[in-house]
Amino acid sequence: MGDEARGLSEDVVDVLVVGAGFGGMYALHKLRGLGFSVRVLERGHGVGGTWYWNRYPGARCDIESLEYSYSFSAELQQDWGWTQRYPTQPEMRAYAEHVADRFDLRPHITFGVAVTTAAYDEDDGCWRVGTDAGDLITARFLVLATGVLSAASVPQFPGQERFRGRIVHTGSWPEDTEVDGLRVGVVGTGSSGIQVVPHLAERAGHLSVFQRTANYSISAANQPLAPEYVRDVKARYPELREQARRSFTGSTVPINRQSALAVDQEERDRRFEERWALGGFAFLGSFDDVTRDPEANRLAARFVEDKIRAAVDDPTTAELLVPTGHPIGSRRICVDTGYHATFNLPHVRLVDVRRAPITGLTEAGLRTADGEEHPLHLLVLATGFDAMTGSFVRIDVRGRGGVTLREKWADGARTYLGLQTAGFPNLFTLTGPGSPAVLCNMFLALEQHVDWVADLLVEMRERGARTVEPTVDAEQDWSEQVARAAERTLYPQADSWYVGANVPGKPRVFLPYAGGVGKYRRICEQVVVDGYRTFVFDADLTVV
Ligand code: N01
Repeated sequence: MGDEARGLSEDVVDVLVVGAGFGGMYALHKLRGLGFSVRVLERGHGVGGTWYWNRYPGARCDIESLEYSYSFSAELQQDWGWTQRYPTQPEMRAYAEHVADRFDLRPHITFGVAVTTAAYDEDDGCWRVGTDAGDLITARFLVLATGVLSAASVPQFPGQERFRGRIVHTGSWPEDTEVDGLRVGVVGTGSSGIQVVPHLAERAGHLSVFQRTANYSISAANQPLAPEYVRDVKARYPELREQARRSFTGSTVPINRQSALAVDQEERDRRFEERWALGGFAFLGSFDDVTRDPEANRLAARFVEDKIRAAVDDPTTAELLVPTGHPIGSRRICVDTGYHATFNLPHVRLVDVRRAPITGLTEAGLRTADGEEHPLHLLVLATGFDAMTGSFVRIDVRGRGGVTLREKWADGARTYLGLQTAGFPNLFTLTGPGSPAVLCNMFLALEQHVDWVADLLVEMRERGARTVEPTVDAEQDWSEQVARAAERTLYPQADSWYVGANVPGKPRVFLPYAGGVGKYRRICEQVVVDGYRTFVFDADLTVV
């Protein structure tokens, strides 16, 4: 039977998981293995989450494939063969499909169904979950594996309804999108824009890139994986995975522990050049203080700015592409292949919409405040996501007293460890706000969260507990720790999705935990060692 035809076979389960991305799939596998009944609801028509939806040309992971993959199965990580240093979206999707088949996950996933409501029933301590297909499912535990960069942020331009061309968002790219020979516009120059632009330039008749904020981007230095390198990593996988779990950034690439200010310029440039040649995120680890000390940061930024000037022929365009006004790394660093050089092509134009903002769409194209009309057949919105909270609050989630998650987080998301929020018993937000997930490798973060939730559910089964939620004090304390960790970095200095600045009206709160992946893991482990004292179980409630 096809996935579409397969209805919800059970309407009462132990655990309902929302989302069949890599977090949801692992949650399903792990919790079923522990004897829980589990159902997954997925709004897409296939597995992979982010890697299912983000199919824009050039979509590619910017963390290395040998790290950006599951570690829970030694056999899987030995058997699967990555082809390139940075996997393409089709390769990520093929991996997701392989995992779904290998662990026989599909029978437990319902595709093409979006969860719209979830209400906690205080009488029986269960969640009643509703979908856009009219299903109603009762679950003891609700695991939102909905992704942190999956609720698209889609600007509405005046006159949009009149535009005769097509509008697509990179985060839900339709497979039938035509590009060849067309006049194409891209709004947005974050990771998605920077990846899609060189690929659109290869096929479009004319390409206009509408840039509001220039971003720092590091060359990927992508390459096919050498067999001997793969063999070496696979031979040392257990050790390397553990090293990543205990590291600051979730990666095995070490940070150079020297200060950028402690060496002379020649040595500094040598180090920067070395890291630049390595490619990708490793550049930020050129020196220990690049992400913390303004002066060290400026030196790293200047090095990258010179690389931009060297790549772009027209000095005016080059200056526009040089980021200003934020420290390097304070907005998520981009990783590119040939982005800046794309602007040397005669049919590619950079349009400064900081100077002359977009005023709206016309029948034929996009208009800017200087009165210019840019004729377009296709408008690509690489405008990002309502990050870290959007995918959770777009579901009407109601906890104790009918309070919605949106209401509770109106002044900024508050969680305990990014995993649970007080007043919403038995609800888990995988890689939620307050966790370090988006600052590291998402697989590592997802596996840790799923394992941690699984341990808690087993603990509850052993205790005979019906519900669990964090104490208000623990949540308050954790929110303060998240804020303090951010204050020790340069992150809060930038307007970015890390602080919700990209979504009009979103409260400015630094959302991820910036204290390091290894430290976060130790904190989570200590909670268990201490007997979950920072949580309230329903057995405790009856005593009170
Ligand atoms: O989104 P973004 P993204 N008018 O928010 C612009 C991950 N990711 O999809 O900065 C004009 O970074 C906006 O301008 P400004 C990764 O974590 C990973 O690119 O607000 N411009 C900005 O330039 C990444 O950080 C991978 O001034 C408007 C852009 O749109 C995260 O996803 C690949 C506008 C949005 O940039 C998000 O990246 C892709 C408007 N009205 C994404 N509205 C890989 O692994 C928005 N913008 C490779």
